[in-house]
Amino acid sequence: MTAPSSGARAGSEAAVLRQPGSDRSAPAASAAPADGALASAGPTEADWSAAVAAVRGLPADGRVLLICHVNPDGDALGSMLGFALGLRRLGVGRLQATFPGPPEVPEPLRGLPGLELLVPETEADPEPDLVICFDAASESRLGALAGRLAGKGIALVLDHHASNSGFGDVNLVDPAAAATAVVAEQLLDRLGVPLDAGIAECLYVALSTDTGSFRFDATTPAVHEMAARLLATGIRPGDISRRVFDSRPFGAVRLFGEVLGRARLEPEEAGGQGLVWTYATLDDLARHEQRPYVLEALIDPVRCTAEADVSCVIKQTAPDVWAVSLRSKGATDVSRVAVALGGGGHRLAAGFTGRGTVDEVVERIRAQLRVGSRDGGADQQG
Ligand SMILES: [Mn+2]
Repeated sequence: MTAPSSGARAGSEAAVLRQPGSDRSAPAASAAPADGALASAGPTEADWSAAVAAVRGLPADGRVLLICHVNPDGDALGSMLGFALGLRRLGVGRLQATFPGPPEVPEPLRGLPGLELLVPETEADPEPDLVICFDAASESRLGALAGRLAGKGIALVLDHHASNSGFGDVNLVDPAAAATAVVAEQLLDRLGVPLDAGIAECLYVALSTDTGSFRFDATTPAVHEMAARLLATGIRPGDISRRVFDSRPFGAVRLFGEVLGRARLEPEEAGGQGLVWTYATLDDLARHEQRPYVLEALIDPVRCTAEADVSCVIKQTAPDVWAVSLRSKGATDVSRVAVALGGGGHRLAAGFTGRGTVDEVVERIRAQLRVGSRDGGADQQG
C-alpha cells in the first residue's frame, strides 16, 4: 500500500479538493480557528467519555477499522496512523487503516510510521466492531467506505472541520483544533496512551502540514505546546520537514516554472483586492513526467503574490474536470465561493471541483467573488 504515488501532497497548508467526484473539499487547516467562535464549541465531556468507552468496550479480539479521507493529506494519514499506533500500544491487535481510492501514499508521506497497517479499501474489514474516521468533513469524503459507518459496529468520527455534520455514532469534532491530530492526541491522552516516537512523528506531520509549518493563524499556543510534547519524544523536526515539505523531483521544479510563468494577476477582481490564478493540465504533468500530487504545493508560490488577496490554482484531473484550490489572505471568504460552486472548506482555504474549460471555471470564480464582495460586509462578523 505504500507503492507509487499520486493523490495528495503532504505539505501544503490546505489540501482542498483533489479529485473529481468528491463534492466537498477538506482543506487541511489554515485559518480554521478564525471562525472558531462561530462554529460549534467542540466535543462535550459526554462525547469524550463515549469515545473512550467505545475503545475500552472493544471485545478482546475486537476489530478496528480506521478510515481517512480520499486523497489523504498529512493530517488525514498522520492522525489516522498515529492513533492506530496508539491503539496498538493499548493492545488492540486486529487493526486496519485505509482510505478510499487508489491505495497510493503520496511520496512525501511515505516515511510515516505505521504505514504497515494500511490496506487497500478492497481489503478493509466489512464488519468491524469499531470504525474510526479521520479528517473527513462529510461521508462523501470516504467514498465507498462510508458504508462501513452504517454497520453494526460503533462509528467514531474525529475531525476539525466546522462543516462536519456529525455523521458518526460518536463525534469528536473540534472546529477550533488546528488539525484532526489535535483531537487524536487528546483522545489518546484520555485513553492513557503515552506518546512514543512513532505516534509523535505521525501527529507532528499532521500538525505541521495543517498549520503550514506553524505559519498560519491556527498556530495557537496550544499548537506549540502539543508540538513540544511531540518533540520531547526525540523525533527530528528537520528530517521530517525536509522529507515532507522540502523535497521535490527536478521535473516538478521545471513544471512549476512553466505553470507559474502563465499565472495571471487581476487586480480589479475580488472587490479590488486582487485575484491571482494559474492552471496545470494533465499534459503538463505528462510532459514533465510528474504525478498529480506534486501540484498540491503549487498554491504556495502563487499565494505569495502581494498584489492579490485571493489566489487560485486550477488542476486538471480529467478532460473537462478541474480540482480548484482557493486561498485568501484575509479579506475574502473563499469558502463561500467554494460552497457556491459545489465545494467547501475554510474561510481562508477552500476548494471545489470545476467542470468545463479553464476560462469557464475562472469566470465562475470571478462571478462568485463579486457576489462575495457585495455581501462581504454583512457577514464579516457573522
Ligand atoms: Mn485536517
